[in-house]
Amino acid sequence: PAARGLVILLTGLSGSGKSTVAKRLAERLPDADPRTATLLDGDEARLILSSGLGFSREDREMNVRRIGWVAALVARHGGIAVCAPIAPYAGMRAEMRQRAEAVGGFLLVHISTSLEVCERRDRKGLYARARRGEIPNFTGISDPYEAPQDADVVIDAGEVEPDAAVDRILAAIAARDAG
Ligand code: GGZ
Repeated sequence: PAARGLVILLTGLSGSGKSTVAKRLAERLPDADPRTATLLDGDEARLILSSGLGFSREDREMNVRRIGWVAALVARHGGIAVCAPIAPYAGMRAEMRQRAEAVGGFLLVHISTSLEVCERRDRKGLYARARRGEIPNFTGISDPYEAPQDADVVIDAGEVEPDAAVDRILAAIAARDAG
């Protein structure tokens, strides 16, 4: 039988390195796996799929639900969907897992880069703005991030280079297919 589809969710704080790892993973998957790879980045999803949504709990839930729905469609057709929204709530991740497992598989990757490191880097200046109160409900500052207890892979991108992170995710995929 053909390999089943797979949804990979990279969850973590803003600036944790999720997008970089997700992008690199999607670039390298074609050489590592016969299934087609589709990248559904958080930022990009918000431009079209979730345009108009904000960052209240309800809007984040809707955003992640939409991404999870598209990802499950990709998996249903035998592909691999790589998604990288913050996805701060355990409940929304569980829902995504359930939807994905119904049509293929699910791999939860926690990009666990600490708030301290994300804020020190502050590549987009968002943490400074959030600290000044200019961005309300900012994850890690004034809004929750529920660290996953059920991650299949945990990677601190403050310590691990993107390609080494991808190596670990590819190994987890291979181990799952073997097992
Ligand atoms: C968190 C925010 C916020 C608030 C804007 N909280 O580092 P970025 O800029 O490029 O990625 C963040 C992105 C988060 O959107 P997601 O769709 O991934 O979030 S969720 O899964 O919770 O729906 C950040 C930017 O949007 N951003 N305001 N208040 N991040």
